[in-house]
This record gives sequence, structure tokens and C-alpha cells, in this order.
Amino acid sequence: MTDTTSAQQAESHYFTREPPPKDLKTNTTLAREFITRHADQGHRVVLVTSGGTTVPLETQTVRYIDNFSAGTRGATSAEYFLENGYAVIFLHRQFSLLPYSRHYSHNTRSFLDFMKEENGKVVVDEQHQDQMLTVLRQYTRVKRENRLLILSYVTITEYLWNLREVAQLMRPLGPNAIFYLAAAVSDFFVPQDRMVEHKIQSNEEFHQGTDNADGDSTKPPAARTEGKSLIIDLEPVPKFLKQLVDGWAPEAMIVSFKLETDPSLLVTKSKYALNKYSHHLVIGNLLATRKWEVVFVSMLDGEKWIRVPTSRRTKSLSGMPSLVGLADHHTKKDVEAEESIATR
Ligand code: PAZ
Repeated sequence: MTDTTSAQQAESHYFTREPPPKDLKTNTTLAREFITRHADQGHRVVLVTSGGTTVPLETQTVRYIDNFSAGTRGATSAEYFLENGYAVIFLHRQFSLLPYSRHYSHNTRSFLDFMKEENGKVVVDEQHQDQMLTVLRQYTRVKRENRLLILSYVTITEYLWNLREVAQLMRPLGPNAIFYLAAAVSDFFVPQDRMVEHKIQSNEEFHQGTDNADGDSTKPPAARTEGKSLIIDLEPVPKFLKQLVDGWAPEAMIVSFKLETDPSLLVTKSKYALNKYSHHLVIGNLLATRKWEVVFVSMLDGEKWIRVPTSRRTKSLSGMPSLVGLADHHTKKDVEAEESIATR
């Protein structure tokens, strides 16, 4: 079997087995209208994916697996695409950082700290006026020109359904389409037909049987209790980059990201991904240093490091992985560093 055939089979198996999200039709309608309008105006359109993906353990989800991503890379990069005239579809994890508002959210300070009361009215504090005015002007312009479409997902399956639909809608754009895949996508998941319906019980007296949500007990639930232990037996998520490159959007420019924690693997694995999927660019980064340095790996330029000067770095609070995943506090210097990488 060729790589292409097995990728097609994996796609068909996955999307037959995993039901589409409820809001997929709405998202598709919005994306179609957005893409058509910008294609008619001759604009380039970029799909930026951003934030983590959850892996639910129960159909009525109480517990899920998550990752660290706050969506800083995606939200920051989206702003730079917008400033450079692109129309941006921002497919992000619900409640992760958004372009423009990111400057004032998920911060170590509350957004209220940017305000003060003056003559019975709420106004922006003097020291934040200049920066907020710049951000507000950029945001207002983008809104006026209707160049930002914000779509959201929560789970890995919702992410993949949206990615496939939007990619296929972007196909007619040919080389005027860019995919910038900064989302931190789970490699493992619980398939729908191996998911229990209700909250997994820890108390042995209340243990459920071995039925999955669809009442089928032939395969054990992927997340279940055995004795006092919770057993989680995840399945691999098919690698859809091959399908994106070869099938969904073959003429588009495709940029993928590679995250590692072991420095000795980063370049090797980035090159491996580039060779395997034959797309345009892999941007590699390490969890601990991702705010300060990335490596670009491409056929054209080989391996190229981009680093924020030491004088502009701070100890990154975001270097700490968080199971909760959402509260990735960033400092002003984190924001500046991310911008410094995004502008190159
Ligand atoms: O969202 P964030 O700014 O905290 O992190 C960005 C990132 C590390 C998730 C991104 O740069 C990345 O590498 N995404 C791909 C991860 C992967 O699936 O390998």
C-alpha cells in the first residue's frame, strides 16, 4: 500500500468514526463566505491554527486531557499576517488568546488594571494610552475591512473536522492560500466508540460495567477504572498533514510547527517532518525556549535559527507546562519576544 492510499484510508476511517461538531455547518458557511469575498478581491488568505486540543475521556465530559498551549504564537502571528494585508481565518481553541485582545487578557494583571475612573467615567490609564491606541487602531481597521474570521474548537476531533472543511474550501485559492499550523494538536485520543457515556467513578462500589457510550462491550472503554486505578488506553490520531499537502490543499503554502522538549531531537524531527510530508516549512521550537528561539527548516534554506536578543528576554513563566492548559500568564517581555520572532 502506498503512503497516499493509507493516508486516505486513515482519513476515511477517522471521519466515519468520529461525528462532526454541532457548529461545523455554521463555521463552514462563515468560512465559505469569507474565502469567496477575499478571493474576489484578490487577497491572500491564511488559516492560522492556535492553542491546544482536548481529549475527552467521557461523552458527557467531566474529565479530559489537555496540553500547555495558550495560543500565544498563533494569536501573535495572526496580527502580523493582518498587518501585512492577509485575510486571516483564526481557528483557535475556545478561550485561548485572540489577536489584539491578547495584549490585555490571560495576563498577570487584570484588564481592569489598565483603567481608571475620571469624572465618573471609565478611561484608560495615562501610561497605557499610547499602546492601547495603537492596538485599537489596528483592530478597528481589521474589523472595518472584515479581514479576520474567528472560529473555535475545543476537542481534537472538532479541530480536525474544522481543519479539513476549511482546507477544502481554500483549495480554489491555489497558491494564494497559506496554512500556518501553530495549534498544539494531540497525538492520541479516545475514539467515540470506546468512550464511556458518564463520569468515570473512582469509588469501586459505583464502578460502571464495560459498556461504551454506544452500549457495545466488545472492546473495553479506552478510559476505565480497574480496581482503584484509572486505566487510559489512547489510540493514535492519524497524521493528517499528508492529506492536507496532497489532497485537501495541494497548491497552498503549508507551514507546520514542531514542538519538542529534548534539544537533541528538534532539528532531526523537523527535517523528518519536512521530508515525510514534502510541504514548505517546518518551524521547530523547544517548550522551554519557544519564546526566544525557533528554527526554520525548509528545502530552500536548510536550517535557520531565529533568536530574540538576550537583552529582551525574561524568565518565561510560560516555560512551565500546565495540565489545566489555559492560564499561560505572560509578561510584557514575553509579548515583545513573541512579536520579535513573528516579524521576521
Ligand atoms: O501556544 P503557545 O504560544 O504557548 O505555544 C506555541 C506552540 C509551541 C504550541 C507552537 O509553536 C507549536 O510548536 N505548535 C505545534 C506543536 C506540535 O504539535 O508539535
